[in-house]
Amino acid sequence: MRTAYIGMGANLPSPAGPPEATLAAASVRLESLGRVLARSSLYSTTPVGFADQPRFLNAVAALETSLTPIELLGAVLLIEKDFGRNRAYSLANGPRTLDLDILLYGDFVIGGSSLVIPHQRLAKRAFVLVPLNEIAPQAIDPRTQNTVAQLLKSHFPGPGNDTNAVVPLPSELWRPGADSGSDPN
Ligand code: PH2
Ligand code: MG
Ligand code: MG
Repeated sequence: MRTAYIGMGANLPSPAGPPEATLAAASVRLESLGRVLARSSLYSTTPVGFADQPRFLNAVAALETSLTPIELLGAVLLIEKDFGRNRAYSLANGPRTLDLDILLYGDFVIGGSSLVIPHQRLAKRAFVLVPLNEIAPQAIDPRTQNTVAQLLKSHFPGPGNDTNAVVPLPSELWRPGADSGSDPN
């Protein structure tokens, strides 16, 4: 069993509804791949890489899984597809119904043509680091041996000058925190 951290993002409606409903439903689907140990809050984030698109909703989930990295990749790509993701008509960094990225997988370092772990842009994206830091500040980036808290502090020091960049979004649909699915209370 390893703990993988899955970055979740959406900025277009999917068959499940608006991005908030998509991320809530997708996080339930993640439970079929192992045990969801934690979910960050939901964040409203400024689009990065391609500005002319709706704001994103982003979150990160911690998933304990016995799937191998490549099995996990196949499984998350299938979930993306089930929520309307169509890679045939997609723009790099463009709008999407659902994006599920494997950010970390235990202490694995993988550099393949179909899968790179840790995620290549992990340290460059506040919309990933802020939610990841919320649930796993002490998780280690095995490439640099830095903790997530250190990455966040070194790449995004001080209060961001764009206060709209990554903002927690209260949500009725989204269940943050530790998974209570198997909690008898
Ligand atoms: N995903 C991208 C490109 N840009 N910007 C935000 N705010 N959130 C995302 O999830 C995102 C993005 C490509 O995966
Ligand atoms: Mg992706
Ligand atoms: Mg992505």
